[in-house]
Amino acid sequence: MRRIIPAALLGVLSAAGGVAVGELLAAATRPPAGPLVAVGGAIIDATPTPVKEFAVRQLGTYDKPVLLGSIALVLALFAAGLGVLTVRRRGAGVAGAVLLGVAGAAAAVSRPSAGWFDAVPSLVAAAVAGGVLIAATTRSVQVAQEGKPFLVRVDRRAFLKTAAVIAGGTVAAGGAAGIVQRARGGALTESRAAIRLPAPADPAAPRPTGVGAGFMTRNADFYRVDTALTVPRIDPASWRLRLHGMVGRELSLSFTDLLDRPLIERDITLNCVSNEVGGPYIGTARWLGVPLAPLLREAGLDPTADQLVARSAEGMTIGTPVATLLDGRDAMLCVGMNGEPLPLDHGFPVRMLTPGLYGYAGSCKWLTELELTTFADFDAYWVRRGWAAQAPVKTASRIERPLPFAQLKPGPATVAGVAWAQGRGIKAVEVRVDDGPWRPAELLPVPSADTWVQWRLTWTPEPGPHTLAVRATDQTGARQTEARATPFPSGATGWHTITVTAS
Ligand SMILES: Nc1nc2c(c(=O)[nH]1)N[C@H]1C(S)=C(S)[C@@H](COP(=O)(O)O)O[C@H]1N2
Ligand SMILES: [Mo]
Repeated sequence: MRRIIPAALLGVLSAAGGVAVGELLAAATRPPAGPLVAVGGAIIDATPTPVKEFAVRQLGTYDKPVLLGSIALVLALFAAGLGVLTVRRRGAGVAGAVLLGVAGAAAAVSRPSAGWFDAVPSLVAAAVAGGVLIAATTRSVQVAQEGKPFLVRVDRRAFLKTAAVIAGGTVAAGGAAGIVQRARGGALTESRAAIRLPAPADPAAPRPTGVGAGFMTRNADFYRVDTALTVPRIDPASWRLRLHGMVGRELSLSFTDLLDRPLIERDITLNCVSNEVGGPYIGTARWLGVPLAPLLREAGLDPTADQLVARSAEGMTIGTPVATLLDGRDAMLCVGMNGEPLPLDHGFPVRMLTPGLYGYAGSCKWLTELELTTFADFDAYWVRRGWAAQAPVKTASRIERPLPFAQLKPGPATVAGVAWAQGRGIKAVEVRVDDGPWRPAELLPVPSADTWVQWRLTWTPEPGPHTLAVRATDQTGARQTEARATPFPSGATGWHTITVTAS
């Protein structure tokens, strides 16, 4: 048993060294082609929707590090086994390396927007790992006796030396990859910081007095939901947006072309279809951008085109009904968020935003392409995975204070939260205590129908446990349904309910 440990260790170290070299090569040339990221991205896209839902629910924003860690773990186990086999048969090392190299290369090349070159980092990683493993085992671990493959002899000194050399090389290559990544990130951060956003031609409505604290969500606190394992890094100087498909004439716009157009600025609430009742994937920001409808008209959109497909740098596709883009709502190509250029996490340099639709149906980040087509002709990324093609935001409300299971002191308590029905607006919010009557909450003022509404109510509880429920009514008079629905396939429904205890 002890005898397999050195060989297994050499397997793991060689694989780590190969991956480090592959990541360094990718960092210097095409970051998305890094072997770990490419495999991770392929796994995300291949993961069935229920599993993905489960992972997002259980892991939240840790889903990505957990995925990368799991890939590294599986790779390490495989490499350990390979190390042990390679001592017996050199061919095993070669075969294993070829297998991993081809798998990584296939994942990298099959990523949307990848070219043939994306195969190279994985193939180089595999070649390095395989070569190093064979050389290392040849030097330090041998089969002790012909015909007895499980009796090995370890040359302790040679083993320690070889292992140290590989570990050193791995740390050096990994460190260099990190330095290259940081340098690239630093350059991008600088060009982002250097952007001077023009003043909007059409500024946001002044926020009415009395808007409560917490109405706006700071960029650092704004939820992030996407499938990107690493945040796409796009240089605004070379960025172009192509508008094509069922149009009279194609448009190609640079970032400065966008900034030169009249900009609008709006406070808009964005939320994710994956949000559970009472969940956190919602926020309100002041967005600055180019209105989309005039651009579509300039391109001469074909009236039979009913879907606009947005594509992003890392290959997301998001389909939006053309009708919603032309109905007068403030759908836009955003360049600014809360007074600064878009943060990298939220789609820098340009994202789409369609008020009134869940993010997956109208708000593509890291935008590079807009194609006019039809719903009959194209299913976007999430639609292919069973989510609804038409995804208007459902009327919903959330209790934010008190927190679930809070212990309330005697006397009056404030019950407060938000309610939203972007596009329609909120007319009323009601709160129910236990089996009592629905009581109307006070609504704080809002700038438009496209933001959430803050509501509050003062309540003096009797001592003991209580259940609080909230429901909203939109401006069309439609009341939020009590019927529970899961986020899949078109957004959760049901009343947010919490339990508290008053003393
Ligand atoms: N390129 C890209 N755009 C995307 C996504 C994505 O995975 N990739 N996710 C969408 C989803 S599901 C939501 S809810 C919003 C979230 O935007 P935010 O991360 O800025 O809050 O982005 C949308 N745009
Ligand atoms: Mo989403």
